[in-house]
Amino acid sequence: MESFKAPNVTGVESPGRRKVFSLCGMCAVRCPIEVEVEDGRPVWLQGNPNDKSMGTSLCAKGAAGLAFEYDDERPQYPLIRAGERGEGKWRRATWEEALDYIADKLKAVIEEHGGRAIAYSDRGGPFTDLSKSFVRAIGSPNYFNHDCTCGRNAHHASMSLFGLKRTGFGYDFKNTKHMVFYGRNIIESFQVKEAKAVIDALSAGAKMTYIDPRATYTASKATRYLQVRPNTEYALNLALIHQVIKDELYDKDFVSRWTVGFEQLQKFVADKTPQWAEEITGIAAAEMIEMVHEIAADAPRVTFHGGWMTARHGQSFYTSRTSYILNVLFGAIEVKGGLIAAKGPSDAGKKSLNKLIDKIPEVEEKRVDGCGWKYTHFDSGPGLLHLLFPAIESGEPYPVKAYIAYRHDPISSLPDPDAQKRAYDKLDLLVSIDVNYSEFGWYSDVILPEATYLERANILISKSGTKPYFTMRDQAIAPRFDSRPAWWIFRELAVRLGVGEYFDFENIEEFWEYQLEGTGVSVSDLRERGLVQLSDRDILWDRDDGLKFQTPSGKIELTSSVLADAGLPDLAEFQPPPDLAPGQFRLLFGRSGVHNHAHTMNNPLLHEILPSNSLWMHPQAAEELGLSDGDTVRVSNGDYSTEGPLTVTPWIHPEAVFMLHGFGRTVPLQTRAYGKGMADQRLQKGLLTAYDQAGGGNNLTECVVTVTKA
Ligand SMILES: Nc1nc2c(c(=O)[nH]1)N[C@H]1C(S)=C(S)[C@@H](COP(=O)(O)OP(=O)(O)OC[C@H]3O[C@@H](n4cnc5c(=O)[nH]c(N)nc54)[C@H](O)[C@@H]3O)O[C@H]1N2
Ligand SMILES: Nc1nc2c(c(=O)[nH]1)N[C@H]1C(S)=C(S)[C@@H](COP(=O)(O)OP(=O)(O)OC[C@H]3O[C@@H](n4cnc5c(=O)[nH]c(N)nc54)[C@H](O)[C@@H]3O)O[C@H]1N2
Ligand code: SF4
Ligand SMILES: [Mo]
Repeated sequence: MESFKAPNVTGVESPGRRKVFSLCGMCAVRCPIEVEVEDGRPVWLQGNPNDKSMGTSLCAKGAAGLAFEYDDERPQYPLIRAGERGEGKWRRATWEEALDYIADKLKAVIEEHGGRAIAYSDRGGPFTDLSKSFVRAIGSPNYFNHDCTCGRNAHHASMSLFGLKRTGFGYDFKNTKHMVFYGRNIIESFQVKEAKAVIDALSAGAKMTYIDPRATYTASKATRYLQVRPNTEYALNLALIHQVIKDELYDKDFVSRWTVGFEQLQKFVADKTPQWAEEITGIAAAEMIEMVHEIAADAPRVTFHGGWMTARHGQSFYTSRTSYILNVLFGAIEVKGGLIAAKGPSDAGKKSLNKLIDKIPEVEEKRVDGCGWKYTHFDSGPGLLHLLFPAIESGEPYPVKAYIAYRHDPISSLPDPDAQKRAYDKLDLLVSIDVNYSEFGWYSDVILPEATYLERANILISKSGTKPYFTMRDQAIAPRFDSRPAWWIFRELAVRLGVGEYFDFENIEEFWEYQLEGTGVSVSDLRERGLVQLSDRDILWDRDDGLKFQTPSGKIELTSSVLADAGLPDLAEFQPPPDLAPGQFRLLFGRSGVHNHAHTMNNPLLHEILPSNSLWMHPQAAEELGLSDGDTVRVSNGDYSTEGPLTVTPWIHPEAVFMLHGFGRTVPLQTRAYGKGMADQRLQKGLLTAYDQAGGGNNLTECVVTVTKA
């Protein structure tokens, strides 16, 4: 076997005890951590105390990082498919063999169809310079990320109003007096720092309104919980805006200085009264009126969450847009306790990290999903992955023949795996680069095992916020198995495809040096504390004349020319969700605090804490169907059904049922998680191509299921 020695960047093989600052990799939040290593083995993980908002805290998943590291039930060497796709027959390959195999297939695709015929997706986030560079270098415009199933609707809503990304704003929970969450289960589906800030605010007396058809842990901390009818909170928002304007509770100075289109907004909501919304949402009109007056008393130190995942239906974009508009009306923009624009190095008067992608010529080809040319209102950066599938099936606007997924499991995270497989079957090559056996990996042609987050270093990252900083994931230990870091994998593939000149670094430190050139920060500065702050004080723009919105008008666009150009209204008329037949329910889903999506179910510790899921149903609905708590029920949609235990609880709206996402794994090599629980994405039949036309996100909560006794 070809020899690869893990670079001895942190004295990996040196005996004794030492500490390494790095970033957690148990979920995509990537919290700063400190790893304690003894004789080359990791023995303790905790938060990086140099980051004050983190401290030494870790969540359960982060703490289970050691159990993940020492688990053998993960790919240990490259695998090439030996049987039919999905059959589970593999042969062990050397890296040389596996990379040559992939490169040969890709070369054939490129020769016949061009680089554009290769599609690539990953989890997005801060490490993507390298992978985007790889995609660009091989001549493909088709870089995708996961976000069509995550924050895309909120992202596009934020873009339409402010010209800023969803992540272009931070919520200053520490100083807020009232926070409003729409299904943003911030204490359970969390980021450690943010959840701590929310808890601190509550302890200091802040109020919280939580809106969700299901009561979550976050609801249990709320001062007001509204059990909204599923997929109707857009009507609620329109009524809240109506009342804020009618009772003149809005910040007139801010609105007249910083917005365009207020009159049109006022006109649009004129008939959207709380009484109108009461019938639609099931929330009392009096409650809505009391709520806006209570919030107005605390303005501008208030936050309406713009949404992350939350409800996912055909009007999610407008739901999110109106949540952001409520912040604008209360003047809660760029102010303590409100929404504060995230600042980068240049806002702190510093130089940004150098990017590899800037050295590579842009690809002229259009994206296969139409983003940026056919759909001008969709951000062309990561496109919309669900639109890849119809393109593969039809060969329009051009053929796609190969698909690589890195740190992404579309069979777990996009709806309707059967529909996906029909498209995958048309491809010449499927590659999964993962640290686990993902559902997609199991269906692919080659699995390349990446070294785990403790076993590898990544490229440096720059974190925006009120105080921007640079940080690093450093290598703490040598890989336990025959796995490799992503930078090495992409470089090796690039070399084999004849574009190695862009990846002319021998090790990660050389890459870091390039990133840091001219910034005045050194690798040893970063190693010393795990992060380097670029500003010692919070950076806030001047609200009189310093706000930097990236919209065509430079203001907050309550009326948007970008939407108008795409033929979309600034606000759409509310569309009521379709009626349900008896025995039918809307299937809602969400996360638990101890798992991350679908990839920790087999973790020895986390599996022990939460091995499976159940179906939540309201007592009234259960009684009508003759079902009781603990019964085994069959949940079906179309030709797919699954079974699991029933949890009868008033904490779910009678029209909906709920299950935790991520269970129902089908990879037999994950012996603990195999076959345990129900998989919501498999029930989302027919929804692969159903999406919000204005926001681009998949309509995941439009899934209707029937429930019967098993
Ligand atoms: N522990 C843990 N934390 C995580 C993650 C994880 O996997 N595990 N994942 C991270 C990621 S990538 C994300 S995107 C975030 C997601 O964080 P959240 O956006 O908080 O997402 P979910 O946990 O999916 O919760 C979605 C909630 O929306 C509710 N909902 C459904 N329909 C409606 C509706 O019509 N109106 C309203 N108001 N609510 C509705 C559901 O009942 C559910 O409680 O969490 C992040 N944090
Ligand atoms: N039905 C349904 N669909 C959903 C959701 C839902 O709740 N219900 N949630 C949606 C949301 S919010 C999101 S963000 C997406 C998430 O969807 P994905 O991004 O696909 O989910 P993850 O499970 O975070 O990670 C994907 C893969 O990355 C692998 N991985 C983890 N760490 C590493 C690493 O260090 N290196 C490599 N190479 N691989 C790694 C995991 O093993 C896993 O196979 O799913 C979305 N889709
Ligand atoms: S939220 Fe938990 S799992 Fe995610 S990065 Fe932070 S500590 Fe790790
Ligand atoms: Mo997400």
